[in-house]
Amino acid sequence: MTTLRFVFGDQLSTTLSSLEDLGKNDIVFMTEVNEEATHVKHHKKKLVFIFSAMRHFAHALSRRHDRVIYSYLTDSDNQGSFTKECQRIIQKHNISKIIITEPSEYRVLEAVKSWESLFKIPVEIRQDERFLCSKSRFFSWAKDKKQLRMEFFYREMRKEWDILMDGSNPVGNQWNYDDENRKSPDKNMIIPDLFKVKEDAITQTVKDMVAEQFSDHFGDIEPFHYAVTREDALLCLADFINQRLVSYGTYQDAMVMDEPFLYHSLISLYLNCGLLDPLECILEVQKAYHNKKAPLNSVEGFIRQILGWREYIRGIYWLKMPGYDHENGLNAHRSLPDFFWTGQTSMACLKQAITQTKENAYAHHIQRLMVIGNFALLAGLNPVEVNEWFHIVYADAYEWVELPNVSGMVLFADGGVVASKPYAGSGSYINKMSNYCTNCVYSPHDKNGKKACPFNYLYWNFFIENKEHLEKNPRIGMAYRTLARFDDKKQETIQADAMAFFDSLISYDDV
Ligand code: FAD
Ligand code: DLZ
Ligand code: SF4
Repeated sequence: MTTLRFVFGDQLSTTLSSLEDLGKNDIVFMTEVNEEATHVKHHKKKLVFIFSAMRHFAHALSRRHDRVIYSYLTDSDNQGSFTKECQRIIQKHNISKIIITEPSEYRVLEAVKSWESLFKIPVEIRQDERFLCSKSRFFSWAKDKKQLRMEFFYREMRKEWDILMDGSNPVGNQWNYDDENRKSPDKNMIIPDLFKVKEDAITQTVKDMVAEQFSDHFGDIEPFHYAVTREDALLCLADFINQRLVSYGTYQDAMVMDEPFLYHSLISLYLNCGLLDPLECILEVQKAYHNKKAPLNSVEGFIRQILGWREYIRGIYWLKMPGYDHENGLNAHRSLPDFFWTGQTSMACLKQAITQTKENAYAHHIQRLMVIGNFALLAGLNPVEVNEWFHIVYADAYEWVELPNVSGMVLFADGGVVASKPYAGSGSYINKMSNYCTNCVYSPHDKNGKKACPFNYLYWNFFIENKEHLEKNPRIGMAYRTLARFDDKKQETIQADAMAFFDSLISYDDV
């Protein structure tokens, strides 16, 4: 009679609920499976990160528990999927019960739910306690609410966890310092070098394996400097707090040529696979505020992202699945242009954001939201294709966090659940928040014609194309009032420029 504790690649936490009360005779099982690596064709660097982190975690676990079984992707008996691997282990080790922490994705949870009847043994699915808001807590918050705005959810979380609180009031008497998170980049910015982890032999082996097995996947393996152990992830967090937190808030929305990381933390990949715990990150950053190492706009801005946005996004995912992955509220249908895979475009902002994504499996929030995402929104790209791209290219991407960000925050495909209005921006926004435009063949000041920044005419074309969906939204009234002042000729010019631009995106293969 042996119990199997099945641990997934994004459950690399020793505090995991499925590892509580671990019996001496229990088997802890982890497996690298082709189905996960190719379900969407993940970025090569992301695969190196996940597999190396999994191998390190299994090694660390086997130092304190005798029965850890790890199945390598290239093992001859590896069956290639979670279900088939589970079946193999059950048969080989005469397993009588499975204990598992609930998977983070709907697709995998559905598979796990079928195991009890498939394998004819009990399957105990435990809650994932690594989040600060349980699913049921989020559902009760959402119940009967007309609008599910992150800001109000965030305030409840602040009170519930007593974070940045002064009694019942927010520290500084203000909940949100968003308006102090929007400074344009300037010449005084001194950007610290990123803390880079030196790779070890395990990572080197994984790199060779990924290069061989997944050569047709997007992205660069080199250079690889991400942490793959909890110890190194903690060093990355400490480095962020010591070097970059101080300016994080002020320049949170800024974008600078050839500076992919700026003052961001780069911890999402560690949080999402379990190497770091959200509460410990929040508490460390709060401590930096109390120790006067960082200002309130940085500390609150950072805590809002984790205690607010991250938890809220997860809640929305579970509230809206299944079905959320096929929402297309604006009926957007255009295909993803080739340059999403190559970075080869004359638009400097997109070229920067996509090339850096290819190199690092990372882009910071405003690059994702206001450059790549904004383009996808304005160009009316098909949400299924856009979601797949975002799921593939980022080391921190799992459906539960990628999908609501893309379909909700960026594409307005959910009809306004996450965002009260589309985050649409013209070239002037990108020009204000970055220095990209000075290196671009287009001008952010030109509205139409060959030299005009495509974001400018695509912006107005978006409002024209989506009039029936958006005109009645009170938060977009201003845009439609401005549009109404454009004469017919101007509107025709906008549409003609947009159509010529869309035509130029169609590759010869598609014609
Ligand atoms: P920082 O700016 O240092 O922020 C700190 C932490 O806050 C992040 O590590 C992250 O855990 C959390 N956070 C911030 N914003 C969000 C958010 N909107 N949703 C959830 N968590 C947030 N984040 C992912 O973790 N995985 C994704 O697949 C993902 N896809 C995104 C797709 C789009 C289109 C957009 C607009 C955002 C997406 N985000 C995603 C959110 C955000 O862009 C990343 O979390 C952030 O860029 C990660 O970099 P960082 O760790 O340096 O973040
Ligand atoms: C992302 C990922 C990849 C690429 N590969 C694996 C894997 O081989 N084995 C594994 O256990 N987990 C992997 N993961 C993370 C899973 O996709 C993630 O745990 C599930 O989607 C959770 O529902
Ligand atoms: Fe991007 Fe337009 Fe600026 Fe070029 S001019 S970098 S396309 S915003």
